[in-house]
Amino acid sequence: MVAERTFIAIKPDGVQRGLIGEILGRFERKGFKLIALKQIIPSRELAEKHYGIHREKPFFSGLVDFITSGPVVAMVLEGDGVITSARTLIGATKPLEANPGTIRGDLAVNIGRNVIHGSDGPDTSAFEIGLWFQPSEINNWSPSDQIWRVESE
Ligand code: D4T
Repeated sequence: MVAERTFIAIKPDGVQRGLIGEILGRFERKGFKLIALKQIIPSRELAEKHYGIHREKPFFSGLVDFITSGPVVAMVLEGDGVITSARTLIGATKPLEANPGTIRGDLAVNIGRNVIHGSDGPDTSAFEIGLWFQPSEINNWSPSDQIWRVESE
């Protein structure tokens, strides 16, 4: 059985502001397994597919302009419950409403510059991982402390 996976992207504002290490560290410390990581300047085609659900929204073209404006750090994390847990670590879409302790709550103020994206469900995560990564870019590996990572009573 394939373990649960999610797609996470540090957006251009997070990269430009020097927040890559800060953000990656939060997921590492939480204990999720990093199975793919790359820096990419997305094409408009990629960005428009990624945000296709927002195509009719007034903020769509600005969103695509922004996400294609510079490097994005894209990654795949794996672990039980990782999709929902990563969204919890990320915090609310509007950074001013995001709880302190979350990435957006601590590091952002503007909805259009909210530093990070995380898949919002299993279908979205499968779609986004396939959109951003080739299968060969995803590493299947077993952490040496795997025994500490499985849920227990
Ligand atoms: P992403 O997809 O970037 O992780 O954000 P969310 O999942 O938290 O939120 P979303 O899909 O509703 O919004 C996608 C993206 O669009 C920007 N946005 C959103 C914006 O610039 N103006 C807006 O009014 C909204 C709703 C921010 C995130």
